[in-house]
Amino acid sequence: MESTTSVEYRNDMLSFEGFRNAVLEDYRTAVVSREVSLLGRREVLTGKAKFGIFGDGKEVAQIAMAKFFRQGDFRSGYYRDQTFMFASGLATVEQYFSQLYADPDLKNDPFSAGRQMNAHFATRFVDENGNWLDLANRKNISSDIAPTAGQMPRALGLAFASKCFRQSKHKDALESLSHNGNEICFCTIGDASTSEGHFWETINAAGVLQVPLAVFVWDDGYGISVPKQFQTTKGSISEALKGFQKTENSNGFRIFKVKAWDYAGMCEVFEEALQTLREDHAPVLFHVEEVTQPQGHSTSGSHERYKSPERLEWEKEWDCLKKMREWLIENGLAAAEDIANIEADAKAHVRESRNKAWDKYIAPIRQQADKSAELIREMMVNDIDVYGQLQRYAAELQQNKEPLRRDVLRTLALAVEAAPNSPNAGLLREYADSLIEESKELYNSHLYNQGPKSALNVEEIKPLIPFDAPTVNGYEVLNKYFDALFASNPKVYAFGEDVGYIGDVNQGFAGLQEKHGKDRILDTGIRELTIVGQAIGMALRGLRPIAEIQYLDYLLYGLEPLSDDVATTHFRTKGQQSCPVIIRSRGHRLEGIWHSGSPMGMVINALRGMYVCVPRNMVQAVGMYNTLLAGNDPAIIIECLNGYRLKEKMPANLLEYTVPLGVPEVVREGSDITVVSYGSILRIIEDAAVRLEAEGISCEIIDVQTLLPFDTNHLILQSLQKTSRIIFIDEDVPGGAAAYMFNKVMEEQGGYKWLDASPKTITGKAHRPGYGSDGDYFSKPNAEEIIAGIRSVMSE
Ligand SMILES: Cc1ncc(C[n+]2csc(CCOP(=O)(O)OP(=O)(O)O)c2C)c(N)n1
Repeated sequence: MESTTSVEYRNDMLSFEGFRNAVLEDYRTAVVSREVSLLGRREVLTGKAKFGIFGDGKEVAQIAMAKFFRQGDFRSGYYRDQTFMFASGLATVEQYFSQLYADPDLKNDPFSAGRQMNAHFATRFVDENGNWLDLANRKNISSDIAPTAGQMPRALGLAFASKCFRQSKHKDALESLSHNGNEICFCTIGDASTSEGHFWETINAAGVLQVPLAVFVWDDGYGISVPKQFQTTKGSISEALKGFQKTENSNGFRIFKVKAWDYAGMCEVFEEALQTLREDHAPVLFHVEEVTQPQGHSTSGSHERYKSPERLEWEKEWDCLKKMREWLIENGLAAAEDIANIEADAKAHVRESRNKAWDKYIAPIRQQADKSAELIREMMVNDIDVYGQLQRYAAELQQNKEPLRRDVLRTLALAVEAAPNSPNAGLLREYADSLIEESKELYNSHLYNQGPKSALNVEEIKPLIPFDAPTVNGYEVLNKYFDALFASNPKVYAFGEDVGYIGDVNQGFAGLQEKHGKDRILDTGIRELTIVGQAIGMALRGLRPIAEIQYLDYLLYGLEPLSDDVATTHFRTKGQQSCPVIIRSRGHRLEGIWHSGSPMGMVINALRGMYVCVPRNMVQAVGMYNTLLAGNDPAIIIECLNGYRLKEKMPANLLEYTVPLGVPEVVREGSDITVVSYGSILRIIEDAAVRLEAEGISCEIIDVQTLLPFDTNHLILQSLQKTSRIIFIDEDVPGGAAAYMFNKVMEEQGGYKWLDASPKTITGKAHRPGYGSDGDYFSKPNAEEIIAGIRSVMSE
């Protein structure tokens, strides 16, 4: 196995002088970081920034940790890690302040282009065209999110990917992404956040999977104000985790306790433990105790409210910077004067960087304010009062020391409202419009891939169904497709509950684990949250995971990381990271409260930033998998739970054909009424349509195919223009996805203009269906109800 000792670290330590310089440089970084926290807080309290959360108290531990963070490694952490970022060379003080000010210029805030609160870091994973960078040769930061413990499921996936790379039979094809899976995922978390289920599910899964995950728990004793006695069994995460401890003959975690002020001790423990982790992939957890928080939790309040005077005194005494200073002096590594010089130098550096960040942030807004003031002053008006008012608007805008873009737009609007008939009011309107246009790129762009890797660019290729194509069960179409897919694309992995050995509960992967390997198609524990996390980490590292949520009803367990993490990745990094997870699930009609779900309103509203595919059969589903795999956008495909044994014709071009996203299909032509729907219920609508035909009512049935995006070319409108009547049908609750489709067609497509009768929705009941076929019949739209609904529209 390749030697993985930290060469930089070792070389530094060779001579006393080298060692001393390295240690003093570390102290300097720690002091810089502390100054950033102090000054950052002041920037918020004086109103230049909105909110601040800082890493004071965790400096020394993070410096020790950063020494062993190598090219190819990943971090999945949280908002306390500024020192780690500075020490790893992945953030500058100036960039830190740019983010604090919410500077929307990616050049200034390279982590989030002002989209995230301060200390939410990221590095670039994909280039402008969506191609993966050589992550194996970079230090990688997966973009932070605010929900506590939200980094845990992703961390599992980032570490799990190393295992995939190490076991892969296609290492050559994956070389730029990994060096034999030697990469560690560093994961940081606050002690109170370990109370979340996310933490425990991740720890258990990592212990089972044996992946190179290093968890650092920063134990400062509190979660905001709530002490750890109320958070953690036995008041200690390492004590509580004892049953997870790896023994010689078991899997599990190696668990270490270190002290946050003990620079030398931490360096020693981290080095050895991380070296072993790289080699044997048995996860480790460092319980970093005795962490202080000199400024309290955040700018939202002061910690004097909940910490006792004794605790506050203890925190001062055990402040890691103070302890490191004492250690430097005791060991003859620095004199008081050296330390004073370092501190003065650090202070100056932070101030200078802060000023640069502010100047860069404010310059374009000032320019807008000046130009607006000029336009306002030049407005021609007859009324002297209005004239005076306009001059005041212009002056106030220019005198504002910290103007925001919204102040500029508001002032422009007020000026136009004051003098709407001024001959040059149009110039102000035009300028305001141009600023609004510019703001779209700054504040509203990159929810999805916009460049060549957008899944929306994938052209339609129709399935080839030869005249003698065999008629097979739906699951056999998927099975044959997945077989071909795994043979052709080494980046694709599939996993979930019962996916491996038996090939999923409906046989989509039957026999494929045996053929393509246990490393490619695998079983997981019952843990939807971390199944999603596993997929997130793999996707971020350039693999193409298909993660299965066994039934759509259980998506709720995995919805949080999909909504908070996957769906926001592209947006919150302004396109620097893509997370092309494919979630495979099955839903709609079956039996019982938890096997009949179609909560599509919930799905589409929680998952903006993902695509939502609702194929009516397995042939369509395959086309959607192909489309998604050709792009970089994340998506969920919801197969019809009752469709696996329905008969379909086997296409001849399984790996080639695509179903374009956002393009509905007319599945039955008609002239009297447009019926818009998707998924399993289309078959019931078809039955209703046949019966209505006998009465002389001709239904045009449209399968929307994807809810996100929705009918991008307004094909439904074309049908409505022909029929003048429309009905939207689905199995969701009232006001769910049918209401969404209604809104899209009526408001966005302007469908209301073409109506001869009131538009209508038919949905499931507000409650979930009772068990059994009659439970289904009386809870989901049935053919009789649909027929009655269509008749009522026709008789208006
Ligand atoms: C899911 C969720 N719940 C609540 C919060 C609000 N919140 C932010 S930080 C925090 C305390 C976290 O404490 P700890 O994990 O010990 O980390 P520390 O801030 O002390 O480093 C809370 C409750 C949140 N961000 N996310």
